[in-house]
Formats: sequence, structure tokens, C-alpha cells
Amino acid sequence: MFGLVAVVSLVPAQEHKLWYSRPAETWLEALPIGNSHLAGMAYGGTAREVIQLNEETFWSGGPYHNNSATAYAHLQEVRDSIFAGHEMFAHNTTGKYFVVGPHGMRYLPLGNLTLELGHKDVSDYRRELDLGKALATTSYNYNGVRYERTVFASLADNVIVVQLKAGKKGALTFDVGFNSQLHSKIVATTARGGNGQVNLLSATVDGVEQEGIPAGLKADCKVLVETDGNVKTEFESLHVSDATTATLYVVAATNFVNYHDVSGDAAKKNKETLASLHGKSYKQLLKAHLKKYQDQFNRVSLVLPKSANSGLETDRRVAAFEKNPGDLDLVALMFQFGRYLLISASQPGGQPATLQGKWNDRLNAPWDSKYTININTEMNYWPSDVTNLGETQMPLFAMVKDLGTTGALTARTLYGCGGWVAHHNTDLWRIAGPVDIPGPGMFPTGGAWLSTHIWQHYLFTGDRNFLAEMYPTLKGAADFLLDYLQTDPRTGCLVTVPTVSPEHGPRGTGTPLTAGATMDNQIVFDVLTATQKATHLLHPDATYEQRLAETVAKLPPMRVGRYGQLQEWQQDADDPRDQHRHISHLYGLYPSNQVSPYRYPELFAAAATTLRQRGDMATGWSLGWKINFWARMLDGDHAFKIISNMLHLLPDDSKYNEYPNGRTYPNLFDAHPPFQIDGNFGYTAGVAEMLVQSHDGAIHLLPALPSAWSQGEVTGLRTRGGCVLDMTWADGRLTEARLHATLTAVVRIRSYVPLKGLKVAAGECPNALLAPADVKQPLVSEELKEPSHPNIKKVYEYDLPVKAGKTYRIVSE
Ligand code: FUC
Repeated sequence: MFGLVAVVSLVPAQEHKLWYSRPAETWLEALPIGNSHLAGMAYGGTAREVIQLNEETFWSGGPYHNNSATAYAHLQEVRDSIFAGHEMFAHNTTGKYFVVGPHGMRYLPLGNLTLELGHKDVSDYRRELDLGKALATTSYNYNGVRYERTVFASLADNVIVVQLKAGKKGALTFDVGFNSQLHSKIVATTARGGNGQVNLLSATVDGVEQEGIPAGLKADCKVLVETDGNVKTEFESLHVSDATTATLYVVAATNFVNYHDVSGDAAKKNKETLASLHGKSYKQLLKAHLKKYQDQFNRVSLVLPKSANSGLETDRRVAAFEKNPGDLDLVALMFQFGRYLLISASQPGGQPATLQGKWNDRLNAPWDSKYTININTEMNYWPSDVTNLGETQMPLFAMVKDLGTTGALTARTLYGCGGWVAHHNTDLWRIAGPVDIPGPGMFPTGGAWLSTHIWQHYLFTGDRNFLAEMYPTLKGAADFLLDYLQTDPRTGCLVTVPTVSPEHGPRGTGTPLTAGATMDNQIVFDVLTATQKATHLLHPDATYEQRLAETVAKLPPMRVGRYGQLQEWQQDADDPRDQHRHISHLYGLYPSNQVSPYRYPELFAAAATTLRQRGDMATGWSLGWKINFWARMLDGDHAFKIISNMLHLLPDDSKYNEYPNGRTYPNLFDAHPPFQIDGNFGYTAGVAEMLVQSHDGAIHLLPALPSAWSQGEVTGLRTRGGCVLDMTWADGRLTEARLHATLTAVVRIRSYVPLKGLKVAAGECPNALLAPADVKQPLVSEELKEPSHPNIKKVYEYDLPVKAGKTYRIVSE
């Protein structure tokens, strides 16, 4: 019973809006807009509107590297000491000779656009962010007049557009200003041009030095004001009076060209952008923005039932969820908010999303608002492919390519290795050496982890051109590992050394410094097997492929420890009472596919034990990871429990003592706390992972649906193997799915309910893009062996031959 069908939605797509009945008082109540390059936080003020601004290339410092020249001479003694069980010696030695700084530059705020309106005692106030339009609006009555304001960061044109309107002719009077926490110079001008008066506010903002790296960047921000009223300059501001409508065009740029070139001309770039907008009306700009935005956003819809709380304003809704988690529409809103943020923070040609996306108002942002690549940056991009926003990952791939160059020098200088390495942080300048202190810093697989995204993107798209383009970078990550791995004299296995399991050490050694941490073994497995497959596909080379395969065969197997846990380290030294936020050794469960329920139930059971030991509460991003973990544990109810733990309101960081479990701010930003955007993205990826999985030999429909989500519809999720999937379910059972193929192949479908008229699957997975991981048998003692686990339910599997461009309807029996 399958064939071609028209694509019609079974349930009308739901409107998704954040809304509030009062202006934002704090930054965490303000609403984010962005187009990757520019970002803004709109407060919706009436006496005074503030739009806090960021420009994605505005960072401290300038081109530099942090490759320690003193490391290599001490590498062998560090390795020997770890193998001899003297980890503290390795810790101190790497602290002295490897992690020598600089420790990374920081992402800077640009400044604030201010509109002094003087409207006090307003009524009928509402501000909202419409996720369907990427448009923030504010409206209210003042003095008998209705005022309306819209703000958007155009995805089509490189500009933030602000429009103010008065419901009565000539009732709009306000001042436009700019201020910055950084040293800045502001000039307001009005000049007669060929097309009437040109009203311009121009600001130049100085960058800052950090750790001896001189400021290499300056920002330029220009605000062009068009209005039917009068404009005159007043000191450093523009005074608009007696207007009915005013439109502001905000552009910003720096002299950044790339990580080693800062010879750009910021003011010239802005002039060119403003010139490119010339002659385009507000309506045209909005239309172009909507087209580009909706082309991405509308690819996926998720409909879950509403409840009586769904009509509450957004922060109250979050607060109410804790007592009544029946507001499933909030779950869907939060899912789409993650997609909105990803579209707004990361577009081709731009920089990747930082720890705060592109939204940072602090001169000294938490962890410098840089790229923490021992989990956080990777998590930012987990929703990219599965929620059908593949292009948002291009900035990440561009950064990984850069690291392939900067990290080659790091690999050679610190370790005498080929290929390239990056540790646990990087920044705009693409540093690749270790930072901070050895515990987090000595993580030589940050770059390797990023490289796994290349292969995953290929699995989703089957795009050989993309793979060919990124192949040298992927291979470079593998080549580094081939050189870096050492034979562990205690086991004969090949291991990374020195290394850490991110930010966490085993009992007894006093430091995370170790050899062959489980996460590393899993990452190395992924990078080497991906490189072997990519080589075979693109540049067959039997000798190299064999070298990769032989190395993989010598990696340590995963081990199940004395408490039934998956071991985080080679030694059985996990503490079952330890609830550390990093659960790095479950990288193999998610994002990787090395802990298969069907192939290795004992590993699956051990991962469940580890997850239970680590508990259900954590920092924001760690909760984001746990949603994905429980989805991969095929336990929808537990995944939903973690979602519910995330949907606890934290009104502000200053209220943390009153709200110790608060993990979501009033504007739906995720709270570590402080604000870190990775949790938002982890959440969105996690919800997708509950609805479809495609990493373990089949496309698994509704693998982890919570019992409370008994009814719903999702459209447009992507799977590995190039399929786009719509599904509806009722009474907790799949009723119908539509599969849109983008590649011609045989796809294997897995389902908890029997499906009508499909050919029952036979033999190994017929589709290489869906293939499971072929990991080694885990080491587990006889008494800990679990033949099965209650989450592993009976499944039905089918093989469906599909043609690119066609749609297939799948119906349950
Ligand atoms: C790692 C995490 C912290 C935080 C920081 C940015 O150090 O352990 O929780 O997310 O990155």
C-alpha cells in the first residue's frame, strides 16, 4: 500500500509565537533576532527602546596562534608517566609546557541602538516574536494613539530593519542613538542628497587587546533613518519629529577578512550594503526576508496538542509547565525555537554559532563566548541535518577547514605529528593549541570530533561533492590520529596519550589526564572508519585503507565495569554516585552509533546504568545531551522527563538561589546557567531523535515516543540515506508516514507496529548510509552480561526501494 501521493498536511501547522504583556527589563527577557552576520536583542521598551547589537566577526585580539614551543621536548616523559600511573606528573608537566597560552580571544558586544520615545503609562501592550516570520513586534496605546514597531534581521539582505508607526498622522517623535561599552565614536549627520535628505548615525567601535594579543579589529555600525517626518541632528543622535512612519536600516561590519587577514574596510563594506538596499521599500525587504527565512523554517512542522496553559504568555507558560506538563504545544514551540535560533545564528558564509549563538551583551562573556569543542559547539549543530537545516552547518565546516590549516602547525609543533589537531577550544582566529588548564585543555580530539560532522552530513545527504570538498580535512584528522596513537604497554592497544575524558577524572589519580579515554576511543573509531570509507569512495588506496583498518582493530574495546556501568576510562574507576555533567563516554550512544540495542544489548544496558547513575538533573546543555541519550535508549518517557526538567523557569541569573532548578529563561534561552545556547540546540535535536532515528541499520519510525504524546504530527524531518519524513500518530501508534526520497536506493524501515504491504527486510542493512557501526565486542564479565534490556521492544523491519524525487506512503496495519 504505498505509492505516489500529494503532500498535504493532515493537521494545520501551528502558529508559534513568544509573547509578553510587558517590555523586557532584563536581557534574558529581550527577544533575539539574527541573520548569522548581525544579531539583535529587542527589549520592546516604550519610554526607551533598546536593541542590543552584535556583529559576528567582532572579537578581541587579532591573528595569533597558541602553539607552545616547549611542549614537544616533554612529550615522551608525559606519555611514559601516564603509562606508569604517575598522572599528576603528566598534569603538572603539561600545565607548565603545553598549556602556556594565550587561552583564546572573546566575542564582543557591538553596542546598543537606542530609541528615546518617552512613552510612559501605555496600555494594551504586547510584544512578540513570531517564529513563522522571524519578526519581532511591539505595539501599545499611548496618549490615545496606537504605536507599532517591527524588527527583523533580514536573511536576504545584510541589514536589521526597524520600523516604527503611529496610528495618528505626525504622532511619532523620538531620538535615535547608539552607545557601546567599548570605546566608540558616534557621528550624526543629515545631508541633502539626490534623493532627499540622508539621515545617518555612524559609529566606530574599537576592539580590545587580550592576553597581549593587540586589538586587530574595529567595528563600524551605521543606521540610516528614512521617515515622512523631520530629522535633525542633536549631538550624537538623530532627532525624528512629527512622523507617522520611520524606518531604520542598521548595518555593521568589521575589518575582518579571515582568521589571518584583517585588512578589510568596515566603513566601505557598510556603505556598499546601504547602497545595495537603495530603492528597496520596507515591504520588498520584508518580503525577501520572509521568502529566504520560510524556505528554511517551513521545511519542518511539529504539532502536539495544546492545553489550557497554551494561551498563557511565554514566561508564565514555562513556569506553569512545571506543575502541569500537559502543555505539549510548548514542547513544540521550544523545538521550533531551536530551529529559529539556528537559522538566525548560522548561515553559509558566516561564522559558526558560539556558546551564546550570536547573542552576547557582555564585555566579558561566560567562557569568552567562544567555541568549546569538547561538546558545546558540536551540540550547536546536532539539529542541523535532522531538522532539515543542512545549510546552517556550513559555517562549522568552514571553521573545520580553517582548523585543518592552523591545527597542522599545532600537530607538528606540539606533538611532531602529521595531519591536524585541535583541543577543547577555538575562536575566531582558529587557535588549535590547548587552553586554560590541563584538565579540560589536554583534549587532543576536539578537532577529530568536529570532523565526524563531515561524515554525518554525508550520511544524511549522500552529497559526494561535499565529501570530496571536505575530504582533505577529514583525512587530516585521521592522519593526526595515526601518528598520535601509542601502544599502551599495559594492554597492547593503541591509545591517545596524553588525553582527558572531558573535564572529568577517574577516582584515584587526582587529574583527568589519562591514556585512551573511552570517548577518545570512540571518536578515533569514527574518524578512522569514516576516512577509510571516504577514501574507498573517492580515492581508493588499498595500503592506506588497510592501515586505517588495522589501527581500528587495535583500539581498546568498550568495557562494562564493576557497577554494570560503561567505563569512562580504561581502568574501572567510575564513581556510581558521581553526577558530573559531562557524560563523555556515552558519545558512543549519541551522537555516535556504537552502542546499538540490537547488536550489543550488554553495552546498551551498561549505558542505561551509567545514565541512571548520573541522574536526571544537570546544567542546561547536559540536559540537552540527556534528552538525546534517552531517545537513543528508546525510552520516550525518560526523554520527556528530561525535557520537563529543562522547562523550568529561571527568571534571571540573579534569581538562581530561589530557582535552583531553573533551566529556561523568560525568552526561552537555555540556562546552563548562565545563558548558553547549546542547550536549546541539544533540546531541538533531542525531540527529533525521539521521533525518528536512522543511525543503526534502519530508519526507525517513532523510536522513543513518550506515552503522554499520544497524538501528533511531524513533517520534514531528515534521515540518513537522504529521506525526508512526515509522520502522524494516534493513541501512541504510528498511523501513517510519507517518505520523500532524495536518493535512489533501498531503505530499511523499522517500526514498532506492522506496516501494510511492505517487503519484509532480509539480511544485512542494504543501504550503506544507514549502516550500523561495526564495533568490537565489548569486554564484560560473565556475571554482568545482560542478554536483553526492557527498552528493546519487538520491531518490524521492511526494505523499501525508493527513487529520488518520489514520495512513498506508509500505513500501519
Ligand atoms: C565546558 C563545560 C561547562 C561549560 C563550558 C562552556 O567547560 O564543562 O559546563 O559549558 O564548557
